[in-house]
Amino acid sequence: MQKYDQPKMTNIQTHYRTCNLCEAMCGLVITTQNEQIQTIVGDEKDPLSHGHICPKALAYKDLHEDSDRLKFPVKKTNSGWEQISWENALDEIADKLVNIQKTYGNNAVGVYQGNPSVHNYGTLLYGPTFFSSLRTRNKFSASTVDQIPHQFAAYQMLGHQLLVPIPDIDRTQYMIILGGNPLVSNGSLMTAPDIRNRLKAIQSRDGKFVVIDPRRTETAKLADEHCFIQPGTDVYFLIGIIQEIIKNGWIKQGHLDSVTKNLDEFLTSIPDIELETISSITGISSANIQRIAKEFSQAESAVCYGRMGACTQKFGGTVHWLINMVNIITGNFDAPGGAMFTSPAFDTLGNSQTKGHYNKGQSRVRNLPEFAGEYPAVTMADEMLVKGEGQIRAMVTSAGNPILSVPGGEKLDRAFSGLEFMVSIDFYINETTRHADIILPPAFNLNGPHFDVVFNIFAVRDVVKYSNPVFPKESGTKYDWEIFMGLEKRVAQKNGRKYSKINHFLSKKFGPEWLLDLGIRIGEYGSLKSLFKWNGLTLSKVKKQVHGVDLGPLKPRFPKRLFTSDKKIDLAPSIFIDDLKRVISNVAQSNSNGSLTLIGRRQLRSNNSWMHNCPSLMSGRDRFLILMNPLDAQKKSIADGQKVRVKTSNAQIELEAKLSAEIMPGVISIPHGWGHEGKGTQQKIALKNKGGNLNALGDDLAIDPVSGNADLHIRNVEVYPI
Ligand SMILES: Nc1nc2c(c(=O)[nH]1)N[C@H]1C(S)=C(S)[C@@H](COP(=O)(O)OP(=O)(O)OC[C@H]3O[C@@H](n4cnc5c(=O)[nH]c(N)nc54)[C@H](O)[C@@H]3O)O[C@H]1N2
Ligand SMILES: Nc1nc2c(c(=O)[nH]1)N[C@H]1C(S)=C(S)[C@@H](COP(=O)(O)OP(=O)(O)OC[C@H]3O[C@@H](n4cnc5c(=O)[nH]c(N)nc54)[C@H](O)[C@@H]3O)O[C@H]1N2
Ligand code: SF4
Ligand SMILES: [Mo]
Repeated sequence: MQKYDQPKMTNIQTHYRTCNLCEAMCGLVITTQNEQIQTIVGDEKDPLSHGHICPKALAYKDLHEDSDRLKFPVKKTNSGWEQISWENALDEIADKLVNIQKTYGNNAVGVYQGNPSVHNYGTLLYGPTFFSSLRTRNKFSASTVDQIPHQFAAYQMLGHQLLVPIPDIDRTQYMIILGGNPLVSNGSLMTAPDIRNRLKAIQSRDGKFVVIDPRRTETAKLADEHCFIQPGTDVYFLIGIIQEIIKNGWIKQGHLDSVTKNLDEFLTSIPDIELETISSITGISSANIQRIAKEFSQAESAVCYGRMGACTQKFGGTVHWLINMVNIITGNFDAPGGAMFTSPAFDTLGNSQTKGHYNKGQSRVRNLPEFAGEYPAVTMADEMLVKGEGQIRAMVTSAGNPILSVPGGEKLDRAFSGLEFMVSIDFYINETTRHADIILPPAFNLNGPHFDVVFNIFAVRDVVKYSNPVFPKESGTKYDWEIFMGLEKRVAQKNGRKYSKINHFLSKKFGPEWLLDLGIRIGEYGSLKSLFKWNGLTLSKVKKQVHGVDLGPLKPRFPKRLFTSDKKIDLAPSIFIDDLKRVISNVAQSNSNGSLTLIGRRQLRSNNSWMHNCPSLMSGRDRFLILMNPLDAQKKSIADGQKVRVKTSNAQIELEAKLSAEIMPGVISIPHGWGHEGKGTQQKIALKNKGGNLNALGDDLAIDPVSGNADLHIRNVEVYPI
């Protein structure tokens, strides 16, 4: 196997790439001349995206050209950031980390990994080796302000934390979207580029899709039906649907009849809550719940899909169990048109060292259970601030900005500024990385190859593609994976421990390509899968197909694909059954007390807290607005366009109000990822579009105790006109 070719930058060249900015994996055609990007368009021959593209992809040009983007390590000094050599930076970091661990114990070094980590195969394949070499339990990531309930339900029911069901959107006849806005997000845990046309196709084949959301979102506007739902009450809606299915005898498991266990236990455990009560808690009428249950059960195929809004709430874990159950008991699990499972060419699940584990340890301060080797991000600040044995004294952050992304932003800001040492692997100096003592910037994505190790396992169709670098690697820069290897080796040497010399040797010679090639060869379609597949896939065959390889629609895969030891789906994991007590006891508290609940929203021309330094995305009107229903505004004498102050017990921010009936009464919405700071950061354009930090208003104590996910609903918010 050979390493990739570095492109030569002279005349006009055409490059085929997979966009790695969000989960949709759109195929791009990028033309370059010398070191410049000339054009970026969608690749019509890409088997998954068929030419679709969004405004963020065009911003690759801005990212590529951004003079604020770091290329070499910088160290904080009394006179500001100073460039230092890689050798000195890596040596000093290893020294500091090892010394801190020797003085205070291994847990004194904490780790936070942000979202772009999963879009980068170098980070994915090499980050874990370095992080586990630190032998710390204090690991955190953006997963616990995001999708961990999907993984928790998969782990409990199907035996592997990554065996996440994917809606078979291209074949379904009926889809319920709970708390997702794919028209803006471009789909999540549902890699499905050009979602608009995929949703419209459901309608043109006489199917239907229904959106359940406290806001009449862009997706809801396209839907056949939209129901407002009180934030955090999806669990009751799902119980209502399941009660109807049971009551009317619509249960059918199809080919999974002999593959599931504990159906009776599940059925008898469903609490008997009156439909009228459910209706008053959720705000969805009984008639609608009854009709949706009937339509779903009787559709030729159907899928219930939940995303961010259904995850980041106090019953996130149990909600995802019940979503799976709605699909399973109506025969829509592992079946075409229902929730299905991928057969990726590089099988991240099969190759992963762990299927997952739960509660192997508890966090020091709040006693929260570990899942997937991590503690909830909402307790990261506690672990840094609360004194005592095991307190975090040093942090390593990679590809993240938790101060803007995790509830309790101001507390996190305090916590980071009090550390003895901090290192960040990131090419921007943002609100979080500004606290680092040393920043290690990886080479930019377009200066390296790309392969999706994660999103092929969440795609609505099996595909595989390898992208060559668009630009050569600039001299003296390092990829994320090289940074991780450099750190791992030095930390091991300073500790007198072993590190994997074979991996280091092969990676130095071939790059991460050797791991990809091996993974593809031993995978489902690979040349080493069996004697009969000697002519199967290899990385070099994949590379030859520049637009990507289509491996076909999703196929039923159970029971073979299950990771449970008995090859059965557990329909009644005790942790969820037990949580139903909490669901029942919450009935009384669920009626709103007339106060406002604050939720977030995503924006097409933004990407969480970053890409705000891209001029092409930041042009146009201010997007940092609070959405408010006119009825609520009237009560507070707030006019459209007026400046308001939004206040919680944690913080306050000021912004302009936009009145609209698209948000339900009692609910207000502010986009997250804003709140850019000038002090110590280096993002000039982002600073002109500061906005305020939604997560500073947020409550770090609000959590789903089952999955450990943050509850991003901010309750009892006060809004005043100014
Ligand atoms: N209130 C509220 N809070 C939320 C959310 C919400 O909906 N509402 N959403 C949550 C979700 S879903 C997520 S995923 C998180 C995101 O939270 P984070 O992951 O903490 O933050 P990002 O804004 O994605 O920060 C990405 C950082 O990675 C850097 N980066 C980009 N590419 C690379 C790379 O290839 N290598 C390296 N080393 N760095 C890179 C960027 O420069 C940027 O600094 O926010 C969460 N927070
Ligand atoms: N343009 C753009 N694309 C992105 C991102 C981005 O920042 N910008 N971020 C990427 C990331 S990291 C992710 S994880 C995905 C997320 O992808 P999605 O989950 O599709 O996106 P969100 O906009 O967070 O959708 C959450 C929806 O849940 C609703 N909601 C809030 N609370 C509740 C509730 O209690 N119940 C119900 N039923 N609904 C509720 C919100 O109103 C919102 O419409 O998007 C990705 N794509
Ligand atoms: S939808 Fe996502 S993957 Fe597609 S072009 Fe936009 S950012 Fe890239
Ligand atoms: Mo996310």
